[in-house]
Formats: sequence, structure tokens, C-alpha cells
Amino acid sequence: MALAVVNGPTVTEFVEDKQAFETSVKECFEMLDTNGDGEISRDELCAGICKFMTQTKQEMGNLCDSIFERFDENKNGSIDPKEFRSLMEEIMFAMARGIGNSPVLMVLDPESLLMKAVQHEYAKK
Ligand SMILES: [Ca+2]
Ligand SMILES: [Ca+2]
Repeated sequence: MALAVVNGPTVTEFVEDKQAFETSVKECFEMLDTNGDGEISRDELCAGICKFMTQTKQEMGNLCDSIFERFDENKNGSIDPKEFRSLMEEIMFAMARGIGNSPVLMVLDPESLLMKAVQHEYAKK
């Protein structure tokens, strides 16, 4: 875990930098797709989501349900790379709104997307 200062614009700028965001989303996808079949099953999602999100166990269960309900667009019971990308985009924008414009000190997993957003901002300076 690492301490980092994050604000909303840090996150949105990261998502809007298509190339940086795509790369990180792809990394996340590969990390979550533990059996490597190119799709993320509900089990894989639930098992892996805590690695890049800061959620309690109960929130995670609810999150998995709502994720599948909303983002499994073709309802085949798994998340493909395209579905995953819109999912991550939505999560990141939601976090950006939640954080707001004032810098917030957060404890982040070095592997998390938020941490990548912070590194992305530092890399620009
Ligand atoms: Ca899989
Ligand atoms: Ca699907």
C-alpha cells in the first residue's frame, strides 16, 4: 500500500488520456482474467475486484451483482474487453465525482487504477 494525494481532475485526465487508460484497463483485464479465456466471469470479477478497488467485502458482493446487471451487455454471463472498458470508465468517473476537486490523501494499492492515475499525473510534470 502507498499513500497518494488524489483529486477528481487527476482521475478524469487519466481516463481521458485514451492511450494511458487503455493500457491500464488491459492490464487490469488480464489480471482479473485468471484462467486466460479472454472473458471475465463473475467469480473472477469478485475475486479480483478488491485488488484495484477500495471496497469492503459486502460492498464488493453488491458491486459484482450490479456490474453484471449493467455491463454484461450481451448477457452471456461474462465481461469481455469492450464491456470491461466501459465499466472501468464509469467507475473511474464515479470516483472522480466522489473525490471532488480538493486533493484527498488516500491509501492505495500500487496496482490499483487510482494509483496509475496518480502516476500518470506525476509523469506529466
Ligand atoms: Ca476468464
Ligand atoms: Ca458479456
